[in-house]
Order: sequence, then structure tokens, then C-alpha cells
Amino acid sequence: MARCFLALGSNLVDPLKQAIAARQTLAASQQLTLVKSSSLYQSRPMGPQDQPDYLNAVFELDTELTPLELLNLTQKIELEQGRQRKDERWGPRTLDLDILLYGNQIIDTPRLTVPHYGMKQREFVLLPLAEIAADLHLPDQSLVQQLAASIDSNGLQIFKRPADWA
Ligand code: PH2
Ligand code: MG
Ligand code: MG
Repeated sequence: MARCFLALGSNLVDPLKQAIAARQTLAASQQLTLVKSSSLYQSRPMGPQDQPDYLNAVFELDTELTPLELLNLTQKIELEQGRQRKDERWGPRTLDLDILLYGNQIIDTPRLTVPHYGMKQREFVLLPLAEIAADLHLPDQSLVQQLAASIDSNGLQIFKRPADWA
């Protein structure tokens, strides 16, 4: 059993609906147990600025899936929610589900890099993660609450909690 963390991002086609649907799918999955969900956050786009603000959140889950099986599942959910792969780096998307952490494992393969390569530089990942796992250490021993305390919040705001959120 591995304790994992996923990051959710959406800024197209009703991001609130996308986030709720993705969370429902994770919660209903037989292949994992959804342990905690952060609040939803509204964030300014990283990357191209001519795109809408994002909604972001982080989920904690337990699973027997291998890292690549978990990646297959998250990519299936992205596609089922209408994700279209585009070439633009950091461009807008209906649903992005990124594996942040898989237990204490360090994974560096063509398809998957864990911990997520950008997680320590992104307020929209660190602050939701700190909300649900402040005492967590990354594989490099850094402490989530310390990483979160030293990053600029860049206007990140808690978004109103939908009725059907955790
Ligand atoms: N994801 C990106 C690119 N830019 N900006 C915000 N605020 N939130 C995201 O999740 C995000 C982004 C590509 O994955
Ligand atoms: Mg992604
Ligand atoms: Mg991403």
C-alpha cells in the first residue's frame, strides 16, 4: 500500500465542474482510497498569461496500484473529462491530474517523474498540500510546511467550498 498525493488543475470548460467530477471519480475508484482533499484554490496562471485563472487542489490517497498503473488511471480520467493534448507548454486544460508523490519513492522514467519536478516551486501545489499534509517530508527530507511558508502565495485564494466537496 502506498500513500500518494495528486495535484488537480483546471482552467477550461467549467473548472469547478471538472474538479468535482474528478474528485468523484477518484472517490468512487475501487483501485484507491481517497483519504483527504484540500480546499479548492483559485490561482493565477503559471506560463502563458493569456489563459483563464486555474482551480487547483491536492488529494491524498492510498493505493495498491504501481506508479505507472496510477499514471494510467489519472490519464484515463483526464481523457474521459475531455482533455486534449496540445503542444503549448503550460497551456490551458480541462483537467490535469499530476502525481506529486508516491510514498517515498523517487522515480525517473520517460513517462513519469516523481516527486513532480515543479512541486517545490508552485504555490498552487504547496499551499493546498500544506493544508492537508503540513508534517509531510518529501524524499529529499524537506518539510512541506517549511516549503509552503517560504513561497510567495502569488494571489492564491481559497475558492468557495462546493456542497459536494469533501
Ligand atoms: N498548470 C499548468 C500550467 N500553469 N497554472 C496554475 N495556476 N495552475 C496549474 O495547475 C497550472 C498552471 C500545467 O500543468
Ligand atoms: Mg499533467
Ligand atoms: Mg501539471
